[in-house]
Amino acid sequence: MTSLGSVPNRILHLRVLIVNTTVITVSGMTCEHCVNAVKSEISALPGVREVDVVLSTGEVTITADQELDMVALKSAVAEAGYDLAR
Ligand SMILES: [Cu+2]
Repeated sequence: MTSLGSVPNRILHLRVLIVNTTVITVSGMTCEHCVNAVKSEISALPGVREVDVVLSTGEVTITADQELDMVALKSAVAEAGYDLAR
């Protein structure tokens, strides 16, 4: 006879932190001001924990604890005044 009571506590208490990393390329950034504008808009999206920008390549790495809405992400980048390269 199986009941919930037979499930080991360590399983019931396990909390899995789901972290998604998304890498995008943003075109048009030329200085730290651009980087900060992009960072600030993307950081405002739901679930975003960290935004890393490499100015020389336009590569933006976003770490989030939920799946990113790519449409919202694109709008956030546009809101900052830049474009997704792809
Ligand atoms: Cu700039």
